[in-house]
Amino acid sequence: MDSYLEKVLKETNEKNSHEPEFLQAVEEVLTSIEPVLKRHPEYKQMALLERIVEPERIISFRVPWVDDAGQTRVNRGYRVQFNGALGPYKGGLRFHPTVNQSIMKFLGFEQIFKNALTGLPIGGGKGGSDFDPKGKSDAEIMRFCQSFMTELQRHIGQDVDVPAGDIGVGAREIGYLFGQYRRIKDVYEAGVLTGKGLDYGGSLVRKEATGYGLIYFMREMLKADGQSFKGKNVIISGSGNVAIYACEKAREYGANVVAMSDSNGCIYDKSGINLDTIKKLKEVERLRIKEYLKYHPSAVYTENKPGEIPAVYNIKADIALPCATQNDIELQAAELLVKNGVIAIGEGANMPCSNEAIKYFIDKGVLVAPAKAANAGGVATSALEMSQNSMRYFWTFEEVDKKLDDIMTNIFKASQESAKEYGYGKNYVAGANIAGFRRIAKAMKSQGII
Ligand code: NDP
Ligand code: 2IT
Repeated sequence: MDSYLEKVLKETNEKNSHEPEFLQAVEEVLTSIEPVLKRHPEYKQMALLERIVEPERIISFRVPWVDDAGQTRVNRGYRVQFNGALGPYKGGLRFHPTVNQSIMKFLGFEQIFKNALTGLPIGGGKGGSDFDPKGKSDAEIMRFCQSFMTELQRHIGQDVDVPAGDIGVGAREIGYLFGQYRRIKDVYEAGVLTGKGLDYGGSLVRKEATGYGLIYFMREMLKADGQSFKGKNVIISGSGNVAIYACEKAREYGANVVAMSDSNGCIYDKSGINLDTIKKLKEVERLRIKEYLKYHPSAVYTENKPGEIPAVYNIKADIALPCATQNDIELQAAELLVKNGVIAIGEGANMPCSNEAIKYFIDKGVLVAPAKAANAGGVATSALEMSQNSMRYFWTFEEVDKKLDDIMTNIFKASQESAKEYGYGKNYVAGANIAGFRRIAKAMKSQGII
């Protein structure tokens, strides 16, 4: 290994030894950009890698709120402003009990390269809280969001940092956050948040964008291999925003989506998942996926067992779309998927495959659509929402969808070309890392030592 790279990896590991997810994300990116470093010996002297792995700023704050029973609760809020070389920090907010600094930093780090790949002027950031939205009333969600924004508002702005949704944060939460921001700042600054409702500054297609974008990217990846979605059996982990719209577009392209899941378990419906039922259960009623059986009794539900691979990966499929959370597919699940004949993996979630699983897929000739390229459609459409807010105008569904498709096609081409140029063949994971890294490294070099 290149001695500079080795030194940075060692130091990063030592400094952040208590942050496994962050170290995993760093290792994946840095090991694949080794051939770029050979062409740019000047990066060592300007400590480019040491700077890229250090967030520009981490904000951590107390979020007190009162539950429906009158009890005061306290959560921890975060915003990691990782890298602003390409534009205002941009990235989602995650509300989930597992949120900690390691998760925030891995997501923020990934976001730098993802946002660079979109070609749009957005830097990398991420935020969230260890708040658990499950089982909370609407009023509790609102009070939590208001308290969270009461602190966050001093750190964000349409030209400073623009949060959006992620796990546990959708249109409802963005609405409450936006309302509180507007109240405190006394300004209608539409571009301060994205994923807004369509009636107050949101963009058409933002809701669908991550899932649709994943499928657009994969369409190009499969096409380059003489393949397509038509007639393929697909399994999807997750049944949230990304999973639902990945399912919708994959079906439009002729795939048969046979399974979806949530954190409790998965449903298998061999004639094809009924997406209207999933939307009703998940987008409207906020229920468990198991309830699907009430409407479709011939489907099969399997509960996840602790310590075992998620049940959804036991189902035979040509294509697997992990759209739930990080490290969903570890080596054992990867081996099972390959044994069952999988030909392609589409990472809708952020870092859903462990580094060992990715290596295994690539060694076995399975195509991998890497998260930071394949799920960039969400943030890209967020940037289009910001553009529309600045123009005080909006584009039609067809206009935004066409721009999204073009962006995803270009991201695939950039990943493919970088992979080819640097000797990585069909390893689009390395290709995407290199393409994203080159853009950000160039901007950081131009802006001097900051
Ligand atoms: P949602 O909150 O809408 O859905 C998350 C889904 O994943 C739910 O079905 C959830 O099940 C399931 N899940 C299973 N295990 C876990 C777990 N341990 N932690 C959290 N969720 C779990 O989130 P999104 O669909 O927005 O996000 C899914 C993934 O896509 C995340 O990795 C996110 O970072 C990534 N992503 C999202 C983008 C967006 O625009 N929303 C853009 C790019 C990436 P349950 O309800 O049981 O918790
Ligand atoms: O991981 C992601 O790219 C997101 N959650 C979307 C971020 C955004 O700003 O739209």
